[in-house]
Amino acid sequence: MELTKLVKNHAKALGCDLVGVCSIEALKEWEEEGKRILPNASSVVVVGCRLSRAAIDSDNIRMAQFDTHCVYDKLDRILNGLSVFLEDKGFLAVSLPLYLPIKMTKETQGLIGDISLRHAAVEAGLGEMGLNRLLLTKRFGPRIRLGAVLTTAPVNPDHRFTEKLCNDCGECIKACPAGAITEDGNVDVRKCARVILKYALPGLVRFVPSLVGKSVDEVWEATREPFLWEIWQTMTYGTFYNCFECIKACPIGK
Ligand code: B12
Ligand code: SF4
Ligand code: SF4
Repeated sequence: MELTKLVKNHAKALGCDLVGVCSIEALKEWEEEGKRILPNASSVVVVGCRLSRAAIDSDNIRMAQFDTHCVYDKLDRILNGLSVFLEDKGFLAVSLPLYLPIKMTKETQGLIGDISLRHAAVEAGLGEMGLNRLLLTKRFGPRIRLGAVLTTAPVNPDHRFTEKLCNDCGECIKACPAGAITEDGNVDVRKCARVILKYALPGLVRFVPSLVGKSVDEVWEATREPFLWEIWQTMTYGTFYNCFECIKACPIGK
């Protein structure tokens, strides 16, 4: 069987819902980083795994957090399986991080990934970037998580996605508790981060100063705060996201 078909069939067999390919050149401003990560890389295999509609729609946020955790776990295994498959075929392949680890510098503040998976997904034909700045797909709307493998394998690229899926209804703008999404389709990522990462590093930074100058007994007393327990469970379990409203509000794929 032809290599492109073999790779896509394998990705599907590993459990992804969507798979597409783009060339390294199609990554445009991320091409240089792609070539730094893997010299002689020629293609990016982009995969998508659906989120549970019920979990996203639930009024209990822990359902969406847990489902996201499960989907990331699944994507970890799919990407690793694809990389091993490609290397067994004699090519080089590297899985890109789904969200962490991410480059930490003063300029980027952990807000820019090594390669933007949403842009790679558009180039690989998986969907369109909506007003909420998420990848919208025909079947699942924005209820999809992305992953990608960079490879030297000469896999044939798909066509860039050019259809219009977002209907500009503005539901994502109305739903965003941070007021982070604007009508021109921009997202103020710092406003968003303050909400979704409430119990991650920003939470810790807020909590630690409250302990300064306290006696041991007072510190013990302070550790009874649910805010600290939320930080503890966020950091130990990795359920970093504290908001899913721009996914939930979007009618596409429902
Ligand atoms: C850092 C990060 C964050 C940060 C910062 C967000 C950011 N910079 O976009 C924070 C913590 C705030 C965040 C929030 C969220 N995130 Co986030 N995040 C990432 C991460 C790790 C990197 C994003 C990145 O590098 N962006 C780079 C910048 C440059 O992209 P941009 O700002 O959108 O680019 C604009 C312009 O620069 C320009 N542009 C620049 N270069 C190019 C190139 C081309 C070819 C084109 C056409 C345009 C273009 O167009 C863009 C649109 O205007 C990605 C995983 C990954 N590696 O991609 C996940 C990721 C984007 N997050 C994801 C999700 C779901 C979320 C949240 C919903 C949180 C949640 N509950 O799950 C929110 C959504 C916020 C929103 N509406 O955008 C998913 C998105 C899935 C999807 N269906 O699209 C991803 C892909 C994770 C994954 N593995 O699935 N995230
Ligand atoms: S994740 Fe929440 S805070 Fe961030 S842009 Fe979406 S709706 Fe707004
Ligand atoms: S909620 Fe409406 S405006 Fe926002 S991305 Fe979805 S379709 Fe587009």
